[in-house]
Amino acid sequence: MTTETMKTQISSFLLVTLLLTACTASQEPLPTPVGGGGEANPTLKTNAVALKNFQDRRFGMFVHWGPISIKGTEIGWSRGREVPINTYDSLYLQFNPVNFNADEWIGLAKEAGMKYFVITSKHHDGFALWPSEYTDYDIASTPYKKDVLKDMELACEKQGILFGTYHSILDWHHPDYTTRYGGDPRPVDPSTMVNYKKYLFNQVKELVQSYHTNILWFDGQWEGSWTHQDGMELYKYIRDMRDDILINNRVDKGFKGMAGMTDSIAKDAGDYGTPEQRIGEFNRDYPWESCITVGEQWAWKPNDKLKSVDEIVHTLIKAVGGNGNLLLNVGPMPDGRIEPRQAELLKGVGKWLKVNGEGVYGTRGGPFMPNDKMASTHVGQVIYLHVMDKSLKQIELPLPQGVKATRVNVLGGKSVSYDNRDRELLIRVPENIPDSPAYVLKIRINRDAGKIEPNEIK
Ligand code: FHN
Repeated sequence: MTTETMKTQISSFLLVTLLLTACTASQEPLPTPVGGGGEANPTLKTNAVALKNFQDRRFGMFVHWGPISIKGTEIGWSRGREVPINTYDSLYLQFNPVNFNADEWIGLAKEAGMKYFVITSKHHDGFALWPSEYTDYDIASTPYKKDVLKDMELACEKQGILFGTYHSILDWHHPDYTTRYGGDPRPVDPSTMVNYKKYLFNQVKELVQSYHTNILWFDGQWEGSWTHQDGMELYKYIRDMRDDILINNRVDKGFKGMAGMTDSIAKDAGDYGTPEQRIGEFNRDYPWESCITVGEQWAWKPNDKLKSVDEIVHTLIKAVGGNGNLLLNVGPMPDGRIEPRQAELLKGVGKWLKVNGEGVYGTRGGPFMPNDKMASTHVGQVIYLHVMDKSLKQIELPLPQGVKATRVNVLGGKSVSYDNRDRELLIRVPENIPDSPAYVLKIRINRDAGKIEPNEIK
């Protein structure tokens, strides 16, 4: 065999290996799920493959959108408060987002480095963003008429983004739902809740069977009209239709305050916790995802006060460092565009992820727990140290006896000087660190980083 032939064979082998590695979302093993269908369904556990895929993706786009964007007030909550009920409930007759383009939205999500997408199919105001068989209070009855949800599903599929839907259990518009809000004068007949439950289950069936949602992001579970039994029944109903769907913990009553976790995972149904407008606590046992707005309002608000790129990148770093996901919310405008200010913000986050995404996607949190200066993630024998405090000149990291670094470099940059000391790694921060919201040190060690006990760092 000539040398040339050998060279060609070796380079082809290397190329195939490289491609296979690049295609593997994560070397992390399948999780042993702890969530599932709650005490009524003790053997119905979270789908491990769906959970791993969700955790590997780490960063998603959340969208709160509907006819209320015409008014620029909060979706659901402004019905009967800033906007009189009759006015709110008639807005759909004007809703005509002629500039809506699902491929553009998903293209922006991809440019931002987002790997999944969750949109409000129905919020607390009861408006369905798809032509539902079970109501006329839906997109088909608007001047726009077209099926927004189907367009979003197809755009996600085309661009490799995981498609999910937010669905409100409570429905302050539906006459059979038995809790009123916003001074709604309609009398309540408790016996009608059984009809509303049938309506809710039917619409969820549409989302699963006609829109192939992969994530059911429930909300609005907190009112007395919905019970723990209802939550477990709905969880099982969905999983019986399709086993590989992920369902958050707001399907049931276990969600506790904005901490978003579930007090009793065995008792309450749900596959992951949902801290809201805050970063979840470090947790390697129960998966979680923080949902946070780019501005102050979930739905479109003119001149909303937006976060900065640095703030969002630091939020993402602390979330993944805590072993969680970040679902970042934008509120599209009434004409169907995502506001240019919000789009620019997302592109700035995407620019950081282009260089540092290796330390985010497919990783798990730790072993060094997040603080305001640093956070860490890991895959196999690599630790990624995300450094937000750029004033640091050297970094000491506690390591167990015998665990040594074998190489350290800045992601997207050169090798970094370090010393393996007794139970400590000392890293000398290079002069020319990247001018960005944070830099990431890739630390190769001689041990599986997932086996190192999590600990605090100063
Ligand atoms: O009431 C909703 C609110 O409008 C928004 O949808 C958030 C984000 O999920 N969840 C509820 C508040 O906890």
